[in-house]
Parts: sequence; structure tokens; C-alpha cells
Amino acid sequence: MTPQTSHSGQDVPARVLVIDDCVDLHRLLKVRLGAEGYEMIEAVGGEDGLMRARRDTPDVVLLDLEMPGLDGFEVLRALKEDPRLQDVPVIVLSGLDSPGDKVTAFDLGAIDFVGKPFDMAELRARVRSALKISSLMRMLEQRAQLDGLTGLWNRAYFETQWANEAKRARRHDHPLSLAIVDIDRFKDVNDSYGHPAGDAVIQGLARLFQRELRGSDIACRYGGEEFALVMPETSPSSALALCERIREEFGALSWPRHPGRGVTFSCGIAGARGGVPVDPADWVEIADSNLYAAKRSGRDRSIMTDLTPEPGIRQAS
Ligand code: GH3
Ligand code: MG
Ligand code: MG
Ligand code: MG
Repeated sequence: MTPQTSHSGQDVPARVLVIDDCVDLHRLLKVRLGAEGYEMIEAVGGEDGLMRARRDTPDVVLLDLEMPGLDGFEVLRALKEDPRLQDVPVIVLSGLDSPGDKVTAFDLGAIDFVGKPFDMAELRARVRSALKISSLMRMLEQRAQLDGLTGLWNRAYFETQWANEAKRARRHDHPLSLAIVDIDRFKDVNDSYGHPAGDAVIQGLARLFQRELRGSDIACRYGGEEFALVMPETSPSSALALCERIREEFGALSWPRHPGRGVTFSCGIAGARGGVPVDPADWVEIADSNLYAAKRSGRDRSIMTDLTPEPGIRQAS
């Protein structure tokens, strides 16, 4: 996935999970908040609430504190310990409103605290504000993972996603491929036509990746003129075919700032048709050494290693 195609969440109604042992409250909120266009999810009790949260990943949680069984503090703690749910804003909605209870709720990670009985207009405003804060937080987090020049994911994002995808592929015995791409003789482009011309080439290649890769692929700017492409569910031979197609397209591009001088790239690929016992860091090293082999043997080519049992090395140019 390139950042531009990632979910914005703007067109889908926000999902509000209400965890409260009082059925009347559910009825009231369903009518009054449902009318705001939210999708309401009801859980009558702590255990049920946690189960629904894990299943439906809501956008905001309204949480009662006093409930039989698992109480609100325990639910809050469990939500904040779950990596998938810890960023979901939780508004505590409770009759307990001693300063001590409020401090505990905030310390456990609640974003807001509304005492019962509450004013409906105020609750609506607080829900809107919690949703806005969490969407701003998401945007900030995403910005920190984006490369400024190209809009692709940056290296930090690559490192975490690559480790995740490698783990997933191994666990499910699925195909996975990784390509590392480096623009050829790029210093010459900068030296001959200037840094802005070099930037335009980097941006042009990024656009090509965004156009040619699938939604599930992850295109990252790995460093200066180097890119890493993570291709889940893709065999190394398919990855090679894809990279070769992009390489040919890229080589055929004409650049407005230097129409007579085309640019090429070299590419190293490592992949497997099924999860193989290779360390994620070793995959990167293998793809990298293929990239350098491609450079040494003349540039403008891709070299691939198939890591599935009986590994072999194939070359295309
Ligand atoms: P090779 O074919 O062996 O890869 O040669 P190369 O010239 O591409 O490799 P080298 O590592 O010598 O040069 C890479 C250059 O990329 C040097 C650096 O100034 C330039 N560079 C790195 N980041 C940027 C950038 O953001 N914009 C521009 N214009 N140039 C950059
Ligand atoms: Mg209660
Ligand atoms: Mg380089
Ligand atoms: Mg280079």
C-alpha cells in the first residue's frame, strides 16, 4: 500500500461502542447518538465490551465504570494493553465522579470523563472532540512515517512493516518478496543537470511505483536514490516480472530537464513461495547483495534469489 491509498476513514460512519450494564442507557444513546450518523455498538457488561472491541475495533468507546463482573477500570486497562486497541479513545461515562476515580481513569488512558447524569449536547460534543483528536493523532503518526520528497513510506516504516510481513508470511506459509532498487549513476544526473533534476527523477520513479504496484504492496524510500518494495502474497518470479516491467518503463521515460539522457535502475530481489526459515534481516541482505551483483554486472538489470527450499539464482536483464 502506498500512503495515498491508505484508509482515510472519512466516508464511513464512525463506530461508537457503548459498554454499560444499564440497558436504558443503551436505548437512549442509540437514539440520540445514532441520529448523529454514528454506527452504535452495544455491550452490556465488561466482558462483552472487550469482546466487541476486539471484534469490531470501534472508533471511540463510551465506558461505564460500575459494572458487575469486569468493571470499567479493568476494561480500560485491557483496552490500553491491546496493541490493536490502545489508540481507540475511551470516554468514561460514570456516576462515580470523585477526583480519585477521575485521576485513575485518566492515568489508565481515558481521553475524557463525563459524569452521570449527563447533558446530551455536551456528550455529543465530547464524542466529536475525541474523534477529532484521535484522527489528528493518526495523521501525525502517518506523517512521521512518510518521505517528504516522494510521499512514499520512509525507512522507519519499512523496518517495522518488513518485520511484520516476514513474520506473517512465515506463520501462514505464504509467498513474500522484497525488492531493493537503486537508481544507476544518479550522481551523474545531479552533477550534469543539477539537484532539482535529480529530485524530479526520484519523484518520477516514486510515481511509477505508485501506479504499478498493487494496493497490498508497500513502496518505501529506503534512502537517497534507493527504494524498498515489500510484496506480500507475491512469488519471487512474479516480483521479478513486475520489477522488470517497471525497470523497462522507467528506462523508456523522457525527462523534461534532460530529454536526451534517460535514467535506469538496478534491482535486487529476494523472495519465497512459502514461509522459509530465513531471518528478515537476512532477506534484506540477500536482496542488497543481488542489487550489488546487478550493479557490478553492468547495471540496468534485476537479479533475484528464490529462497524457497532448493534455492536458485536467476538473472534477467
Ligand atoms: P550507482 O549506479 O553505483 O548506484 O551510482 P550512483 O551515482 O547512483 O551512486 P552514488 O551512491 O555514488 O550516488 C548517489 C547520489 O544520490 C549521491 C547523492 O548526492 C544523491 N542523492 C541522495 N539523495 C538525494 C536527493 O534527495 N536528491 C538528489 N537530487 N540527489 C540525492
Ligand atoms: Mg453501571
Ligand atoms: Mg545508492
Ligand atoms: Mg545509485
